[in-house]
Amino acid sequence: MAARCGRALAKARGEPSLRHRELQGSGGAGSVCPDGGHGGGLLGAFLLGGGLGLYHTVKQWQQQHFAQEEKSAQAEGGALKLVLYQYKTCPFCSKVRAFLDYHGLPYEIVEVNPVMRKEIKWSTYRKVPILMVDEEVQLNDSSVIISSIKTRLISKDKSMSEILRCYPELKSKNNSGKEVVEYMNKYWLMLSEADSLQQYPEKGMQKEEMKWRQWADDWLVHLISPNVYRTTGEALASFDYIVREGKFGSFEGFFAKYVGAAAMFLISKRLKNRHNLQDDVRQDLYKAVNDWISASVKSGSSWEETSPTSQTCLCSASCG
Ligand SMILES: N[C@@H](CCC(=O)N[C@@H](CS)C(=O)NCC(=O)O)C(=O)O
Repeated sequence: MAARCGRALAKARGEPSLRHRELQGSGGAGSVCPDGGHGGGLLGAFLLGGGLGLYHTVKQWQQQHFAQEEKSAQAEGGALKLVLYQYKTCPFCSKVRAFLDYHGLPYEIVEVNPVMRKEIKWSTYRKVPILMVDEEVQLNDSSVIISSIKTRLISKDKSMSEILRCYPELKSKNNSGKEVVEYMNKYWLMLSEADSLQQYPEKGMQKEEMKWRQWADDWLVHLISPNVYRTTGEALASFDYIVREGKFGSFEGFFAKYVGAAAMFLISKRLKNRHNLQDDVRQDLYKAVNDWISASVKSGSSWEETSPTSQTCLCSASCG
């Protein structure tokens, strides 16, 4: 087990893999160019045409291959019994729902009352989302859920509990002495060299995916509160939506709507300062969306298609 996690993590630390070495080697061959003598134009056109044809064939093959993999992932994932404990309007829960929907995985939802949280009283982990797999393995934290389920879809021979051991819990105290829980490797899929090559055919793809997943949790998500509770009217409208969609008793709902909206309006101003947002918080949100879109356009659609994580959070932020 440790060896399996270790191999997957060696890649995270940037140790050269076979794939990287092969790619570095092929750079040499690419630098040998025709000298452009007589007949160079014809030869150049021939090579260009051939090159383009080859490029399109490989790209088409890659797309078909991804589509096939996706189908078999769905079939495999359908065998897992998944129960998601959530607050419907929580961005971390939305992220998990989008991931499961994207992969066509069926799941049952248990809406948790955010005041009493009776629905998760059996759990020592007191946040949502929680995903129960086959009624026996409990996955906490949206990123751990996504990484471990995705790992399971690719590495079908691994059991969920075996995979979960690759994401150990780390407990510590924050500045105000409150216990905080983090999970090691939570943005990393635990794949063998061969599976990794199939999933991330180009150098740097896995690191890029990890970078944007982390960005969604560490930056994008912090833009939501200052944007949706920006004015008292917007705070009230947001809480009206949260109460309508969530599981609240009628008194709880009324209380949550007015007290919650007032509290979050004030708290969002503190959050704005804590995260150094501009006075017009919309500008930070627009910039974040633009940054993400430019990066996905630049890198082509392949990793973006396989990683709906940031995309989902963007939707939560902009629609919330
Ligand atoms: N890092 C966690 C954060 C989860 C989180 O903070 N969830 C909030 C709801 S958005 C929560 O359950 N807070 C505790 C509470 O409501 O008492 C994740 O990615 O899942």
